[in-house]
Amino acid sequence: MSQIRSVEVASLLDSRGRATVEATVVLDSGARARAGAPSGASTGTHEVRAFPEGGVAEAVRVARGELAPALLGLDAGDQRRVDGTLHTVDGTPNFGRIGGNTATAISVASAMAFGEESGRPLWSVLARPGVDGRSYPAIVGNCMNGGVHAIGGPEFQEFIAYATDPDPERSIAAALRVHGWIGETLHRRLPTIALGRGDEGGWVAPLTNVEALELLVEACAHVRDELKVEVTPGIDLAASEFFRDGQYRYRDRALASDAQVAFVSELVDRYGIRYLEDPLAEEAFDEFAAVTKAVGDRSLVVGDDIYTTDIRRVARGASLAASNAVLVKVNQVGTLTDTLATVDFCRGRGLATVTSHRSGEVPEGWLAHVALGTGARALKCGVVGGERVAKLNELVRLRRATQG
Ligand code: 2PG
Ligand code: MG
Repeated sequence: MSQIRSVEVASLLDSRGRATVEATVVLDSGARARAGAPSGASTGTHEVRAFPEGGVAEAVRVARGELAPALLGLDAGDQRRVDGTLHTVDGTPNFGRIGGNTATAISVASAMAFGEESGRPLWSVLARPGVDGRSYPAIVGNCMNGGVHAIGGPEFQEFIAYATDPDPERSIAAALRVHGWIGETLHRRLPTIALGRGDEGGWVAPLTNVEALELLVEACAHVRDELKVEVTPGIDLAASEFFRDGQYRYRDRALASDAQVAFVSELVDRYGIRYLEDPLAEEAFDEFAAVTKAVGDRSLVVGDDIYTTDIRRVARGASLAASNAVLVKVNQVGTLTDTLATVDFCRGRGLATVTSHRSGEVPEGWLAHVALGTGARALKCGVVGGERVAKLNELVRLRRATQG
């Protein structure tokens, strides 16, 4: 029995300099682990609440007064029990009282402490049946930012290098090169503008969606040639952010739902997009299904805000063939147990999973373990910035450790 001796929750700054929480879990054996929880900006309506009313201060107060005592003596190897206790103490359907970020930090730290005690890395503690740690995720690398992650950029939130080499170091190198090439090219082509970077480290420039896509296509082609790595364009539209009153509102026009379906399906072929996330708003299950029917044989169609890692919403999507892939963010549901239930459902239904960071991240690498242990098709974690490369570096360390 790996009994929990203490749980401490404290405030921590994320990459935007906003407060979040971290948890430290210590076991009777002396094994200990610490994990921080990230925060989103383009959050889905159906995500659990990151923090209770009263914010981080209230989250820390509730953790100290109620959560820590309830968790003492539990077996950290019994993830279900630990996570079930988080739900019981919370008592709401959406972690409204303890906060999903507190739940995430404790859930992950507890699993890591258990791994520490038993000499196993987190990925192996989480490993799903059939996952042996030898098959590595592709890299979803954010190279240009728009939407709510950037000021003055395109409406689409993310322009992505989707690098699918089986060797993660080669994929990472390709995604980084796409990012670098775009920066150099923007600098050369727009010498008088001040180039910026968005919340996830992608470039921000005053471009339209189409201009940004064209640049991304060029960059990927250049890097494919230069590095001989398979890297293709991807986008996360985060379309809920510009969907209002039944229309997708671009700066120069508004599209009804069926026109948006036609527009994004056409983009996939015109630009060779192989990774398409949230092309539609979070309740648009039927339109998602229409896009998947149109392009799902040649592109990943990934649901983020539509599912919020919630197994009930993913099941609804699966019954409609709404997408062929599901974005997985632990703090959208708050615990590893809930996350793994969603992953197992996806694996059983042949849906790919993409393990994802949040726009406000912590400089830690545990996400790479979640990706490897769950057999994710891809790891989405950005490519530059300390909080992003922490995950990439950890993935490379894991590869070295598992492949000798
Ligand atoms: C997304 C994420 C991460 P946020 O939309 O996929 O890129 O953004 O964390 O702001 O929800
Ligand atoms: Mg998204």
